[in-house]
Amino acid sequence: VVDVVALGESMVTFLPGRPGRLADVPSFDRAIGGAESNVVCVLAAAGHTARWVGRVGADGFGDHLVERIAGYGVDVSSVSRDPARPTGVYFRTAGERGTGAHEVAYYRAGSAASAMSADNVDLAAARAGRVLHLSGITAALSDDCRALMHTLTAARPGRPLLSFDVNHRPSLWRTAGDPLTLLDLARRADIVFVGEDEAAQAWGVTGGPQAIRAALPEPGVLVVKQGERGATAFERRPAATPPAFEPALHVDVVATTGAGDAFAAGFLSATLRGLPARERLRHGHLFAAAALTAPGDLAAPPARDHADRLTALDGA
Ligand code: KDG
Repeated sequence: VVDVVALGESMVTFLPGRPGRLADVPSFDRAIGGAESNVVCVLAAAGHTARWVGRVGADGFGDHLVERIAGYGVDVSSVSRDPARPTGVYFRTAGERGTGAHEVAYYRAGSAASAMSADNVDLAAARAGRVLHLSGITAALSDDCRALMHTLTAARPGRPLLSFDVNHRPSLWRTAGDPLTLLDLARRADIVFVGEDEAAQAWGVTGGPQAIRAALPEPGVLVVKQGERGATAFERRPAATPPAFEPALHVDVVATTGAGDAFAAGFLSATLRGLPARERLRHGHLFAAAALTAPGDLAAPPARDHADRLTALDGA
């Protein structure tokens, strides 16, 4: 059984050749992105077995994505190709010093992945792992994708552990309906990752981790990401387990994109290894630090024995 399967849209990503506005940057370097495939690429690099289920166009960008993701050791045999729709792409600018603000321009409307549905996605392959990792981005891609998310998150016997990263992307929801859908989807998951900022933007829930937990009591594990401060994990079992908080690492940030995915990968890696909550959070922060200090979405996580030495709780 494969450890983790992730399903979602991946895109060829264009990283700016220099800082500045989208209007001014003259050249871009090709890389790969896609929140869900980022998670499995990092997990595969960290020694887990992983599969990505997605849909790309029958075009060169689709070839590039499939080849690059496979290059991380991820199983791509269930990725389907759409002869009629293109692979999505997106461009972004460098974060402004201080605020990190940057521009993102998606060219993904009508993409091959936006046509994913229960009829053209291999559901058995999606459900064949110990963990199925999904994100709220998919729910914003189309009505079909939203229906697919409801199918995959429905309770059923033998369902894999369902991991859900809320990944609220406000620009996608401008045309996609109500981001409260993300709350419904999160309620059906076993492990949920959500940023404090996302809970405020998408659901109007402010007041910190406890308030978010009160709005989302169902998942067995809820991880609230608090940006540079750290992250808090709430667990329902064993009963009355107090929330665990771990501060984030201080690093010189090169680009924040992909850091949330790396965090999820670190947390899931430690979950698969049966580590306690605080160590799972520490692995999340450590993997995120690697992504934060690289220009693209993806960075190699630290080797497992090194990560274990850095995150062990003994003497903490
Ligand atoms: O988490 C990183 C992703 O946001 C990036 O790779 C692009 O998947 C992406 C999206 O839809 O924003």
